[in-house]
Amino acid sequence: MSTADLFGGLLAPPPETPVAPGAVLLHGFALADAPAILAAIGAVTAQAPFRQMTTPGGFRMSVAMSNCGPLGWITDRRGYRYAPLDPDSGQPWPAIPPVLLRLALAAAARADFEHFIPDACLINRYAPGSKMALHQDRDEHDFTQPIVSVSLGLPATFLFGGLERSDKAARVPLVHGDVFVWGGPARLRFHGIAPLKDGSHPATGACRINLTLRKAG
Ligand code: MD3
Ligand code: FE
Repeated sequence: MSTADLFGGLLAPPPETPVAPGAVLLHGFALADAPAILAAIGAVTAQAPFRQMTTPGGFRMSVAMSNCGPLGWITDRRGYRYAPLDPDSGQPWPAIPPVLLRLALAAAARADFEHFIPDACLINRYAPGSKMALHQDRDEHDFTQPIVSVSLGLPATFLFGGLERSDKAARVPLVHGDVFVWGGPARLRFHGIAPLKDGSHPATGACRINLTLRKAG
């Protein structure tokens, strides 16, 4: 069978897909590092446990979150923001694990962002049924900086909208090991995650972990 047949039959997806201007999907880019990243995230979340935060409107998020890095994203009745201390412990967030930082810089460079210096990593844990409604990421200061996202564990359907909330969202499957780089004209597009389907993954069990590395401050 030729390489063309493999691709035509979708047996081997291309390693890199430009999903939209500024949005590059690096298929399997985190696969080799996934065990080390998951072990390091386990150590982070032993210090800063996953918690379901409250939105300013008073709703409990279905996604459980933690952070690592100098800044962490939080939400409560007072609003969305980045904070240097974990509000649950009063302690600084744990450092970004070196294996994760290296991966994020390599992914950003592949998408032509050579000077990405993330200072925040939001850790999202989705159980079956958890979802994230369409939103924009606008709590960071510098929208010229990309966001690098790493998907681990159960697959998910990423909802990729436009610059207006009402724009129709495309559905993009994300699987274990995928790395997505969002920059340029994609940086302020609405996006979300459809309710996670039931299942079990050898690397994570019955959940999906998403890591988003950001330059927030
Ligand atoms: C597109 N997380 O934490 S990651 C988030 O899978 C978030 O947990 C989702 O949206 C998740 O804010 C999606 C992919 C992602 C992250 C940031 C983006 C896509 C983005 C910023 C702009 C455009
Ligand atoms: Fe987001």
